[in-house]
Amino acid sequence: MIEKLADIKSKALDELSSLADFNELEVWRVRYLGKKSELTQILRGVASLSQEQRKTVGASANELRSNLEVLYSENKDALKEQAFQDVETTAKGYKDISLPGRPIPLGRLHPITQTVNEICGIFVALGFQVVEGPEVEWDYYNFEALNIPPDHPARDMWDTLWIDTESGQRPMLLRTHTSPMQIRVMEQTQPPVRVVVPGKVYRYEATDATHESMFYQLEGLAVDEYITFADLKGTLYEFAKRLFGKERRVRFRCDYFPFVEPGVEMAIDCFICGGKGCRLCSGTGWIEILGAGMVHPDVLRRVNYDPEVYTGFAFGLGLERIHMLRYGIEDIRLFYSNDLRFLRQF
Ligand code: YSA
Repeated sequence: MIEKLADIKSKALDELSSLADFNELEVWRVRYLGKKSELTQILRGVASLSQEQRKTVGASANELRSNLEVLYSENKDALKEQAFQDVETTAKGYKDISLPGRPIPLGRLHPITQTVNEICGIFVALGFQVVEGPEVEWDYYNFEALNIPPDHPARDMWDTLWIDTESGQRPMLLRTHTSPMQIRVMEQTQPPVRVVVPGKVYRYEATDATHESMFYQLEGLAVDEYITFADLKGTLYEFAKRLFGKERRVRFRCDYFPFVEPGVEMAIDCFICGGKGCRLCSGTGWIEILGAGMVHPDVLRRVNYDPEVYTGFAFGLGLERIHMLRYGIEDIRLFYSNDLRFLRQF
């Protein structure tokens, strides 16, 4: 049987090399891959072979079939290309420029870029500016200026990818969140400040369905005189309604981030079950979407803002998780696996 397969293979390859057009290729396909082909007959008969033969013959026949299928589609593409060129060149040997051009496939924005644009659009409409910052960051901005000194236990919340630096140089890292931009913006601007900062962040983590080692966050910061927790709630509630629908309810609960006081997490009521409890919301009726809080007075002092005069709120959200919630995507890794079948859906 194995010899028979080798014989089929050599004949198929021989014939393939001398095919001239689509018709001949189609005849070849029927002869070697069609329902009545010798190869298909062998595959059908595999079940009746002894267990040992089944293994070897089955594997070889399947391998041959998939090789021939690949060759078939490669040859089909090559003949198509040839046909195009033949049509373009007339019998006289010059190109017929009156023929329509070949369509150029249009690209599209990556789904996360679309989400960045949509969310930034919402905040721009609410009076925020969009700014961007470096992905390679100093420890100072990523941690220290945000009330997270070396050896502070809160550093464990952000598994960090460190950059090798010369001895004596300040420690450098790939930013683990977009929050360092709060400090950079405040260092360079006087209040009032209203900015959102979208961008890539990096964490030293094992990936799974909800964790990537590179993902996008969007940071928000508003500092001015008389900004209160009510402004934080009002702004984020409006954002949630514009992104997830007018009927959304929101819930704020205490959370801890060293650079805010008080700190909160914001959740929306589950838009699948309406708050009754389902798989998406793990039976709780609520879906957490962001961390936020009132900017800590020590953070304001560090950038020479007087906390007796100025107050502010800040927030940060993970953009892949937002996109996953809205479109029912179950695995975050799909965004960065370069599978066009997935990406073309958006
Ligand atoms: C909190 C308070 C503020 O005033 C301002 C900002 C913040 C957010 C804070 N900087 C932070 O990074 N919080 S976080 O570690 O909880 O991450 C925020 C969001 O990023 C998460 O809610 C989640 O949606 C997303 N995220 C975290 N790790 C992730 C991830 N997304 C994908 N892969 C990961 N590994």
